[in-house]
Amino acid sequence: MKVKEILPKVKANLSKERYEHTLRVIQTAKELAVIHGIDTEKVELASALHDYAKCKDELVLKQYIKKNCLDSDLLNYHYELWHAHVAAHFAEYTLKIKDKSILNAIKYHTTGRAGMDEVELIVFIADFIEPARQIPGVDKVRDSAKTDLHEAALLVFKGTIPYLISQEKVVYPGTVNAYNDLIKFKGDR
Ligand code: DGI
Ligand code: FE
Ligand code: FE
Repeated sequence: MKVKEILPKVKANLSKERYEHTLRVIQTAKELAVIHGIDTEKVELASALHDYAKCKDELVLKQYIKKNCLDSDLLNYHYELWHAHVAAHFAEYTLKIKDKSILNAIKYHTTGRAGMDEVELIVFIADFIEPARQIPGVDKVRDSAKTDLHEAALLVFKGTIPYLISQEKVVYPGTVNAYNDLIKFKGDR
């Protein structure tokens, strides 16, 4: 399945703003894929679908997770995390995408996970640094992403985890696992 075939479906499911964000993530991710020599088609497809379920309301997402037997532990965490898993399931079972890197890049684009591959890292980072993002520290991540995807992802977590803590939000264990994994990876280099 090609990005061009998927975009109309994505557009039909998203608000104008969210679709425009998706287009910027595709472009940013494509640029990173070229720099790092990663398959641009995989990265574009995952980026196109990453927020596919973002505009569905909380109840619809909850019902989808229950009906399709997705990880029910997710429901113990903030609903903002659910859209990524729903989109990955849709990509696999409705669009019949088989590639594990693409599916994982969609599924873990919000939280990350331990052992992310380059396609996953690129989508995760592109979502954070796309040109309209004005998150504190984003320029440092933009610079870092040009040379070192693992370091750039680590910088994202060094921003988001303390932010979540400052807001007294629950930090999803998978987010902490992803951070720990990047720290171990750095120590091993
Ligand atoms: O869908 P986007 O807005 O493009 O971006 P996203 O999918 O990365 O983030 C969705 C939201 O999830 C964002 O407001 C930050 C939040 N988030 C990420 N990790 C965690 C989290 N929220 C909680 N409560 N816990 C987390 O570990
Ligand atoms: Fe998202
Ligand atoms: Fe996004």
